[in-house]
Amino acid sequence: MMARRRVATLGGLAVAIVVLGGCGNLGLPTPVTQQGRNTRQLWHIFVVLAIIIGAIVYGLIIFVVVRYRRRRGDNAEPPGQRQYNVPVEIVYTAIPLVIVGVLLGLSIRAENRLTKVSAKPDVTVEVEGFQWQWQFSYEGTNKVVTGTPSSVPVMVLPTGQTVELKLVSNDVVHSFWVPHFLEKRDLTPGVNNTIDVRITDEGQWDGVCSEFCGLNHGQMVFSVKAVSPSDFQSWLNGGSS
Ligand SMILES: [Cu+2]
Repeated sequence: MMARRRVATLGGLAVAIVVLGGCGNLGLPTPVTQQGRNTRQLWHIFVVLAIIIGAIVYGLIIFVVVRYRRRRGDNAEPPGQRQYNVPVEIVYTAIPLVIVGVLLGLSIRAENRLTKVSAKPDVTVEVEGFQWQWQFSYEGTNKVVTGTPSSVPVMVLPTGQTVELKLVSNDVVHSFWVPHFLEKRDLTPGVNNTIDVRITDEGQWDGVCSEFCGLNHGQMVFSVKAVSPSDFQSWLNGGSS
């Protein structure tokens, strides 16, 4: 009875963690891109599965410890031992293999969705990281935003459009990271890394270089500002954002 109650308590705790964990994001920043939503979905599956498996494992441990604890009158003989139990061994090998296989498949699917780039993006921005700032050049226009130690560069982007970000570096490895995009990609000299983002909400979010790139790495901060496509066009044409 007691063991059952404990299992119920653990189950309740697991549900509480799911409900309270970061208001539906389970600890992640709220994704603001379509691509980031895939990452959140994968994270949800991992966390919920981990909680369920944890509850089962701890529940069984507690059940066994309580149910089969030594009682008065038990003799001191150890319980019967057996060297093999083939059915049990097959089950406890197969179940983890299935779980890992499913998670691997879901991870590959999420990664493919995240890394997919459109052949016809609406906007293309070359994002150059250099020691120690960022430069955003809007392809097909002469708009260039360059950060300085005293002014944080702002990358203005339209919502609801496919934006291609070409991530380049000519000195050392940097890494483009906007936590609310729920993805991170390196800028590696000699490598053309490209990601697509389709921003769903208007707003402004911080980004940083997340690869230690030298003395003033900590100054490599920037900001992404998402505005409506018409505001974006007027900003591109020289208006303020
Ligand atoms: Cu850097």
